[in-house]
Amino acid sequence: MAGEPQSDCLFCKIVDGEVPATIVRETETTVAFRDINPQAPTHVLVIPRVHYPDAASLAAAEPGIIADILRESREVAELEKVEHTGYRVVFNTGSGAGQTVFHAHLHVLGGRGLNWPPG
Ligand code: IU
Repeated sequence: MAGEPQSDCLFCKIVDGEVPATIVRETETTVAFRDINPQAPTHVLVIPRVHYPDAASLAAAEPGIIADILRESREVAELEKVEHTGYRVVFNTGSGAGQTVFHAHLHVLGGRGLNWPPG
């Protein structure tokens, strides 16, 4: 069920500490950890502790947690010292947009020039 931990979800396992990750920050509602395959010098994922398959379903059910995730992305940018040079936050939503892990997550990317439009 949406919002409940899923036994086959890797990111739920990271939230539970069953799968290791390099944690950057944690709050009551979110966990931020380093992406295992970084695409920039700073590449951190901010995820909700609750399980929703993507940002759209999370926004519909618990919009306050989307706000928490965005607030956390700013904290991460500050910690990583990329807030002045610029950084990008991305929710890939759906496989057509490149989503591969179906537990909502916000990418925080920075530390190098980022082109637009993205690939
Ligand atoms: P996507 O937006 O669903 O494509 O992003 C999933 C990200 O999760 C991707 O950047 C992976 O490198 C990252 N990731 C991870 O950090 N640890 C893992 O064990 C797995 C994927 I699987």
